[in-house]
Amino acid sequence: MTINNELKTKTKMNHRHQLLTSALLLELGLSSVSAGTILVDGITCTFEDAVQAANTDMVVGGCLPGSGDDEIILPINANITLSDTAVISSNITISGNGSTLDGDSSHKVISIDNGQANLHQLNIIQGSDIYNTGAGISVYQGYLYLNQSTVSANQGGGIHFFDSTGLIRQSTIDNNTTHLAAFYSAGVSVVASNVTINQSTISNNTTYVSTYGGGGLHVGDYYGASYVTLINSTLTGNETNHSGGGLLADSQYGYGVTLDSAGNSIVNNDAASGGGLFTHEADTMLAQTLVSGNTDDVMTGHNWSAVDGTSLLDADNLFGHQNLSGLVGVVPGASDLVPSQLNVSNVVSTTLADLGGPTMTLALPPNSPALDAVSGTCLLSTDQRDMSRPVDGDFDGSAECDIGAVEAVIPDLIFEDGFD
Ligand SMILES: [Ca+2]
Ligand SMILES: [Ca+2]
Ligand SMILES: [Ca+2]
Repeated sequence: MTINNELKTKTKMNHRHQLLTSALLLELGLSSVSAGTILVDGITCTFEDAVQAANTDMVVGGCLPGSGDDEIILPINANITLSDTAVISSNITISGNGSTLDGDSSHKVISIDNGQANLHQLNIIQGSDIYNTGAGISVYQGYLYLNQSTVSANQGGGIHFFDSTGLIRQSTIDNNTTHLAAFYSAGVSVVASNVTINQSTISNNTTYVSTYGGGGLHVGDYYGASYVTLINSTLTGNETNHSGGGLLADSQYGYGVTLDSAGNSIVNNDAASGGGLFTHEADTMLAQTLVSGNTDDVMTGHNWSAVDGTSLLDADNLFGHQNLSGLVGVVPGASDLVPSQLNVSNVVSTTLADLGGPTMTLALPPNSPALDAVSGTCLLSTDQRDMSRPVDGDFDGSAECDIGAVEAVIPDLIFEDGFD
């Protein structure tokens, strides 16, 4: 690489790092001021009527009228089965209190249509959409902030963004599927949209009969460019019979697809090609990201298959195991690590576990090569569980960041045994 090119790359990387920082700051200012508060009790005021009352600022059923930006408060841990899709066409905050909205396997659960939704502590289950455009949550020319929530067991895609903006934070997108012969992903699809995914887990989504779409995450540019910033998150156990088991970033229509990744774990996903990632004509940056144990049918680019586009790496990533990166179309940089461990389980656990924090994550075993392996500046001050980075994980007296979504605190067994 010439000095000029290197400078350009570094400038671009610095710009990307600023993007990551501003994305993290963005979420701090997101809570909207509620002008009206509507209490759902399920008897006099149902959830469906509350959404209508907030949208129209009028009395609906037994619900008080909304007024401007409204907050809907759900009972604690209630199960609410919806007879039809809840359409949000205004600015609404829903405080879920652990309640579940159930689509009854017959329609989308939530559709944000030219509206803004801040959803907190809500479970979205059993939505259905034959077009795979967000059976759980569909966002059309709108805004979604999904916080400390789960989207699971929806058929026809967990979340779908179209011409929209979003932030998914401390949430789980798990065990969603697709309908036959439609496009898009079972987990999260981002089309002509700008979405940040932070401290979240996208797991066990199966895009199996889709004509086209990544297993966990699909970033596409039908109709317009897409930007996805993926930070401190885990993609695992996702599958597709197409390309990109963990994620597919595909600029198929020429508008452009940009993917920035820092501090993520992309592990144990499966596809026909590109088990972890498949990127096509995409502008991709991976930093301090762990990509290992993914599988595909050809087992060459099983961790990452890159076709055309621009790929920026050489930023303390970990690829593969057994001295095999599993990359095709892209080459690990000098600061990227291709570990020699014979088994993936000696690099990272392939089973999600509750390791603290609001989401399940993948543990780093003792002596994992990912421990304290970030040699450059650590980009993130916390991990997916919101625990501080860096922690000294290899007991050499110097705290360095781990590669991936989890900053491990490994007990010093020798010390505990009293032999240190
Ligand atoms: Ca309103
Ligand atoms: Ca560490
Ligand atoms: Ca250390």
